Amino acid sequence: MEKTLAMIKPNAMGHAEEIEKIILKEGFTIIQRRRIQLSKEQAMEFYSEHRDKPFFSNLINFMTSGPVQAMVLGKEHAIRAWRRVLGPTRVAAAIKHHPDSVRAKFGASDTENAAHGSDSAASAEREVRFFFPDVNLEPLLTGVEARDYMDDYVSPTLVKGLTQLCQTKPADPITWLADWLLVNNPYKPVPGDEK
Ligand code: 3AN
Repeated sequence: MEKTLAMIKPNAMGHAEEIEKIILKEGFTIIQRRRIQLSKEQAMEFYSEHRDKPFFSNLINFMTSGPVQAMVLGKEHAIRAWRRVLGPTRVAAAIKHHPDSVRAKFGASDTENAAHGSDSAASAEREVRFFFPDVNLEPLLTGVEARDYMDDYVSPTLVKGLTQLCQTKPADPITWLADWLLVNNPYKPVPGDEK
């Protein structure tokens, strides 16, 4: 599963729920979501590749005119897929050639074009990190690989913990299990072994 950054721009924030519905209907997983008011510095950093373009200062004013919603989307070929759902940069072209796209539906002009999507693997990595520095960008394991990983590293410990949990029946089972895992984690650092 590939990850990409989607951003709802200030002019489309009133349609955020509708855009999220489109995203889910198109088969993406919304892995992270964050609403943020960008500062001028942040907007200039995010769009630094357009620093010399004639529309740059308009773009920065617009992007700081209200909150935006950044999302990490996951799907096979997510970068390409989200760009397709988004539609062309120019709203007139979006309306003419891709009337069902997000930009055709919610875009107001070439600058106020409703939403953003990373355009390559390199920019997806940079842009996801920009908004979500803690997101794990490693590809997710699926199928047999995921099962083997769970069988080897997680299930043996979890089955032991869950069995004891059922025997104990604590009032707050989640906290009990969390505490049990802290004590019984086979991968916990050995005291004196920290670097
Ligand atoms: P995209 O967002 O489709 O990848 P870019 O990266 O070329 O397009 O442009 C970044 C943003 O700059 C666009 N989303 C849009 O808000 C603004 N922009 C791009 N081209 C123009 C233009 N010709 N006139 C005004 N604003 C533009």
